[in-house]
This record gives sequence, structure tokens and C-alpha cells, in this order.
Amino acid sequence: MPKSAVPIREVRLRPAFTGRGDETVEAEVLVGASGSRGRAAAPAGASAGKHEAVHLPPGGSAAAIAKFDASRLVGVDASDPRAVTEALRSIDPTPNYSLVGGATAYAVSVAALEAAAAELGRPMHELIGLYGEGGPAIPLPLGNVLGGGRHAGGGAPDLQEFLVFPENPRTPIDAIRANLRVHALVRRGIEKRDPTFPAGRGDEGAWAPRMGSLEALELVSEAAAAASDELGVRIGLGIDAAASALWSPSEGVYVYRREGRRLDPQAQASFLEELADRYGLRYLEDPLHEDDFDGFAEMTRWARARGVLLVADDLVVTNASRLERAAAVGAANGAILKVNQAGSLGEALSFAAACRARGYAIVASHRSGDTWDPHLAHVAVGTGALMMKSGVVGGERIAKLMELLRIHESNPGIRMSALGRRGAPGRHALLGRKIILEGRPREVRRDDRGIGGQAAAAGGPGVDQGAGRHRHKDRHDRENQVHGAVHS
Ligand code: 2PG
Ligand code: MG
Repeated sequence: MPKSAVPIREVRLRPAFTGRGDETVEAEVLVGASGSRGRAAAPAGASAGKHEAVHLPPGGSAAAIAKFDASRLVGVDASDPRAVTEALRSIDPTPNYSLVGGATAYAVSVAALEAAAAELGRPMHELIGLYGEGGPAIPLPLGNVLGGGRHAGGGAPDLQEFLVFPENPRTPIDAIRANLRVHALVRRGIEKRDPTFPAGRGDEGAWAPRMGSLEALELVSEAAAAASDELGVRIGLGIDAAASALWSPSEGVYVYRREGRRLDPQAQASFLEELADRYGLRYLEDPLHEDDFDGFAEMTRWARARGVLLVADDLVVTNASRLERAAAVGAANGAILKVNQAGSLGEALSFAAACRARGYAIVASHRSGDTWDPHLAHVAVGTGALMMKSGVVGGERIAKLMELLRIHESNPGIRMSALGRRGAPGRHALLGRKIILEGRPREVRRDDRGIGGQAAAAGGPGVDQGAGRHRHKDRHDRENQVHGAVHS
């Protein structure tokens, strides 16, 4: 179908706030003869990558709005995100939107496409599809049920997000119910261990209990297994380590302050790989810091052999050139797409195109400080994302999930994304291996269960290098074991 131009008539900006209370910008864009309207407010990150667009300039939303020359947008085709990006770039040519803020670029570009969709009487995801970024698909909802790091207070785990997603849901509503069920069961599991748990939650609605990462993972894995049996849906587990927040560049180690673990880069990779093997994780995001392309590449070889999605967030920051750099060394096989990391929707869609061309699975994602806007669902469907990472509970999160249901309701023919079965073993692959799950190498025993809660006690202040030294040999051995396990 040929694309019709929808000229922008007017752009209005106002200060706004995310659900967490971060200051941001909201835009209203009026288009066409009838004055159809689009409106969008930008989200904000807490574990923001250093290579992403600046959220707001010094002086906040007032300064951003004062510097924005809205007249440059008048007459621009709102249905063409590339044209809108060009106009935004003529107002702010800095590489990271340091003049007007990525929040402003986000709000204007998303509101423009929403206005164009209203004018043309078509859903936004279809216009994104028209833009040529691959066929539509209903993504698997991915959400954190327990969390820590920068999204929760001290005492919660050092790892930022413990995530779940249904691997093969029949419908989007089954998928949403599955994640909600795990979230509810995780609370019960925490209360069993700590009857005084005051039901605290972090920024994205995930439970924030006082426990270490290992106990947290054990608990989430139990809850997911129970929900899986109850609902008959396979539920995958994942972690977003948000490792840049743990990384100490001056010391060259990952510091788990709350759990007393200090790991050099090799030990950090081994630690997470071992967790993944032990708990059968299918999804691992930002296991290493935002500049470690080579470390990511090495872990990606491990991930591919196990059917694990190794996802780059702060490493590529929704930036097509950083994705090319990752692709050149084989770093990651999945990529987070956060429109506000890029700034404008047009730049984020170029990133999606690069992901497709290089064979990266797209995970369209919310931010920890998000707004009530539903647009993420359209971005996910329109770019054919494998997953939509949008949390499980809370108004800002449910707004996106509800939009997914609405999109599905009006287009029941759109396929649902699915994740194939993994070809790798779980805990048994580790039997007899030296592992460092408690922060120092130890042997895995056949009766090895319930390791949670030992992390802080066993971690110690020393930097763990033991596993790193043998990493390549261990990896080779493990690869052989995997091979044996799959074919036996
Ligand atoms: C992440 C995000 C969203 P933030 O790290 O993936 O969960 O967090 O928005 O704080 O960067
Ligand atoms: Mg992340």
C-alpha cells in the first residue's frame, strides 16, 4: 500500500513525570487537515548506559523545551520516522541529544507517528511495519518478578532483574497470566522464607526481598516450575545482570557489594554461565560491562551452544553503529531496543533494521522509570520483536501489556513469537566440575540443591580468579559434556 504524507501542523511540549517521578518531556503533535493528534511522554532509565542519549540537558525539561525550535517540524511528514529524525537532528546535531535531550526526541517522534496513525486510520505498528522493519509478530512478554541492583534498596540482590517469560504460549493473554502467576508465587516463596517480608517492590514492580542473588534465583525457579505445572505453559527464566552497574573500572572487577563477591571479568562470565547451566536460564542480558565487546563475543559462543539468548543492552544502546561493532566480533545474539536510548523513533527503527540484517533477536524494552504510554507494544509488534520486556505488574507495565491484547484482538492473524526448545542440559552438565557459584571454586555434588543464602557468607572479600584461569579448558570440557548429554 503506498504511503501517504501526513504533514505536521504543530508541536507542543510540556514538562512531565514518569511513574517513578523522574522529570521528563511530553509532546503533542497535530497533523493533517483535520488536526489529528498524537501524544507521548518519554521514559527514563536508572541503570542507563554511558553511550546512550542524554535524558535531559542541564536545567531539565524547562531547558529542553526552551531550546526546542518546534517550527522546524512544521510540514514534515509525520508518517515517516526518518524524516522526523532529520528534522530533530537539524535542531540538535549533537551525537547524544545533549542540547534538547533524548526525552524530547523520543516524545516528538513517537507522538508524530501516533498522530499519523490517527490521521490515516491505521494502527501505529502497521506504520512501523510499512517503514520496512520486518513482519509483525506478537512478542513474548518478558518481565521481572524479583529484582535488586539500582532498581531496589540495599539488602536486595546485586543482580538487577530475575526475569520470566512463557516460551510457547498459545495466546498473549495466556502469556500475561503465566507471568502474573509466577509473580504471585514468588511473593509466597519469599514469605515462606521470611514471614516478616513487608512486600516491598522495586521500580518495575518486581519483589525486592532481603536476600542474595543465588537464593533469589532458586526461589524464582521454584515459582516458575510451579506456575508451569499449574498452567501447562513452559516458563523460561532469565537474568539481567546490568553488569555495568557492578563494574569497577579502577579495580578491574565486578563488585557485588551486598553479597560480598568480587569477580574479575573471566570469573564474572564463568559465574553467570554456571548459574545459567544450573538453572537452565534461556535469557541472559548484560552479563558483562558496556565496553567489553570481546568478553560478550566469547560468552556468545557459549550461549549459542546452549540455545541461550545472550542479550546486549548497555553494550549497543539501540545504536546501529554499536550493533555493527558487536556483529563484527560476534558479540550477543539478541539486542535490547529502547527508543529513548537512541533518542528518536527513526534511529531506533534503523537499529531494528540492523538487528534484522545481522540476525539479532530484538527485545523491545521499557525503562525502569516509565510512563503510562502504551506505544512500546506497537514498536515491539511493528519490528517483529521476539520479546517485549515490560515488567509484570504496575500501571506503566500493564498499559503496554493491555495494548498488546488490543493489537491481538484487532489482528488475530498476527503470529505469536515462540522460543524453540533448548538443546542443552541443566544442572547435570555441571556434575564434577569446579564452579564458583558461592564466589569461590567448589565441586558440584550430585545432591547439590538449595544453595541459596550461602552467597554472602562464602563470598569473602578476595577477587576470584580461580575459575578464570581454567576457563578455556573448563569450557572445552563442558562443551563435550553438553554434547554427550544431548546425544545420550
Ligand atoms: C534495563 C532497564 C529496564 P533501566 O536495564 O534493562 O529494565 O533498566 O531502565 O534502569 O536502564
Ligand atoms: Mg538491561
